[in-house]
Amino acid sequence: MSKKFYVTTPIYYVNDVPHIGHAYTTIAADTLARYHRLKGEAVFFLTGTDEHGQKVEKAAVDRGLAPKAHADIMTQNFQRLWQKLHISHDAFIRTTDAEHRVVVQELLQRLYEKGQIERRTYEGWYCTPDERFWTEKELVGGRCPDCGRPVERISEDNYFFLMSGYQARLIRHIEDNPGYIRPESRRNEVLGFLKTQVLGDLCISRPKSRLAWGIEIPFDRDFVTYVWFDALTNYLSATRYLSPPAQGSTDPKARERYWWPADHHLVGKDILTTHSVYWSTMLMALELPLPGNIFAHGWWTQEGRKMSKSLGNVVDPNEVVDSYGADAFRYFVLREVPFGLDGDFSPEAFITRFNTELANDLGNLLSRVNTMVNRYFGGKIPPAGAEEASDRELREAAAGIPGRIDADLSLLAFNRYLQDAWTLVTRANRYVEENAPWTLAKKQDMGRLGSVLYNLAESLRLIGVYLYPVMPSTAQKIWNGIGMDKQLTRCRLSEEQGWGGLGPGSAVRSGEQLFPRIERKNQAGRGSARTDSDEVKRKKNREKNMEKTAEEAQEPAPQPAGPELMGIDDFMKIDLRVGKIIAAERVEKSEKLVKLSVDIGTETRQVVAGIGKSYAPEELTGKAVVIVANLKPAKLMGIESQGMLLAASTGDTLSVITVDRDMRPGARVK
Ligand code: ME8
Repeated sequence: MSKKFYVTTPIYYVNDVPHIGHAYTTIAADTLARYHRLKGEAVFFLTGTDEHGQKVEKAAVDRGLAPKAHADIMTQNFQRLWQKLHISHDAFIRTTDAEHRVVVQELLQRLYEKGQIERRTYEGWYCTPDERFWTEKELVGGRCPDCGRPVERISEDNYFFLMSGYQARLIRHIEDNPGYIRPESRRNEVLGFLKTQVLGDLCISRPKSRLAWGIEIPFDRDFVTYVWFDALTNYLSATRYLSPPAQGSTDPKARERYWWPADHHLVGKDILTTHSVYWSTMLMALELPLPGNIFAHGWWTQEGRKMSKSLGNVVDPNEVVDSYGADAFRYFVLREVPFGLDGDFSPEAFITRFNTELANDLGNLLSRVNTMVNRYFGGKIPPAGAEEASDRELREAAAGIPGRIDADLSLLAFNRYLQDAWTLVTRANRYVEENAPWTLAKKQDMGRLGSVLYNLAESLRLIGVYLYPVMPSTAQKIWNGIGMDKQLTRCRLSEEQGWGGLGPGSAVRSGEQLFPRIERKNQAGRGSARTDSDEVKRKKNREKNMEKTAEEAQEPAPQPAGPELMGIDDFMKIDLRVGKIIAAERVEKSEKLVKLSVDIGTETRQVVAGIGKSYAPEELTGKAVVIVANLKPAKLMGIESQGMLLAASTGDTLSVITVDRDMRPGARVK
């Protein structure tokens, strides 16, 4: 029977669009899920959205929508981003799912019947944005100790979970299980708090008169349950109706028994108390097993500043991914900061890692090997000959990695894991220098050259395996590049981690550069050099994102601007000329095509252009445009076109490129 592995992320509020912090936790969970699948374990990776409560209700009211309609739109932002980031979750839970509601109500009823929930009149200070009560003593300067906002004095009847009765047991559990709360510093924080403060009971209801958007308390329909009672239950409820069948059984109870408890709840440090105290004591009261581990990671800031909507400095993962790809973003966030510590996102740091580690170290290694196998061995991986000292060192470097990365990931030390995997990238690059394959080629030492290239390609195969959990699509591209057809998603670490898995004779495939270098001079306006108007643009984009519908989600993402660089010589091959349009008419039976007569100084050319939806022929006559004058003639709907007209496009709208001074027809454009 294979081992099971169950990992969760927080379920995110649908009152806002996702940002780097949400992406971070989810990428970390995805890396673990992929790694454990690679180990052949049965994996359940759960993420989702938290859709009830005051925050969401308020966000919906602000947009003039019913809370559910608002949640339906907002949840798609998360789902779309997870797709874009190659998140391989097995399930996406929404707290508005009917099946989830049933479980929440069942747990409330159970606790009530066990005498663990009591009705009391409560008088206290309430922080509306945080949705929680505070005692007089807890307030800081008369304000909410968490967010610093004003609190309201409220007196009302409510239901309380008798959490205080579990204080001693919780302390014992944390002390007996050193891995229960991690990192160590957070564990000490929670223990410190539990040992010095008296744990109160937890108010788990809200009168419907004050908040209607929630799950009804089954034994008193005048109340809904507190959003955290509802939200935390997701980890358990999902096992019943969203988990993979348990050893073939789809029976909800069997699935819960199989998948519960979770191995890891990954959360940010902001929600450690709710998880380590509320959730743990809820489970104790329900007599259910506790999760294996709650890991509270650190907080991301942007260039040293807290990210906030009002500052307009929230890092939108969509923007980074659209420009540089999902894998570079995944790599950066996990490599840059030890999991558990706070981190800072700066474009400068991102570009540095991208160019040095991804483009130079990794991307160049693949393209060098690929090019040399193509040039010297007709594109087929050559066989390895007798092993020499440096070959052995390379092989041994590779052999040491699986044990180290397994230990790293068992501690959720993602940055160390990447450092350890990278030792093979670095070793392979050094191996290139040591063996100077280009000199071997010059000397016609094809036997040794073949060996060197085989060993490098084999290293790349292993690098692909090790990096797969963090950079799944890059890993697959590396494999395809060295002629491996198998899908890494279906591979097993135990079968792939030995040296020599690459068969000689596989045909390498030259693909695009894995990570085309980012030119810093193009970075003005991004990150540190950002201007006020960029901030405004970003804010607008965020607002636009919030409006997106499912249909828009189908639109292809904009592609990064020209990553493929060319030399000036290549550019000079294109003969661009100013041309004057002297006649224009629509091509019959075509909506798009217009036939133009264009004077290019030395002659008049017939050019067929697809601009008919944006221009009437009469608007075109007299314009001084730019023509590619040295294109081979081509026929469009049977009409010969002797050149191409340049135009800019956004969606369906085209704008013909014109020159803004009086230029003679035929003037060179360069
Ligand atoms: O708290 N840095 O949802 P939420 C790092 N619905 N991580 C960050 C971050 C940042 N700047 N900002 C957000 C909720 N996160 C509840 C959870 S779970 C049963 C209910 C990440 O949308 C981090 O994981 O406010 C944090 O814990 C989570 O998003 C909070 O997401």
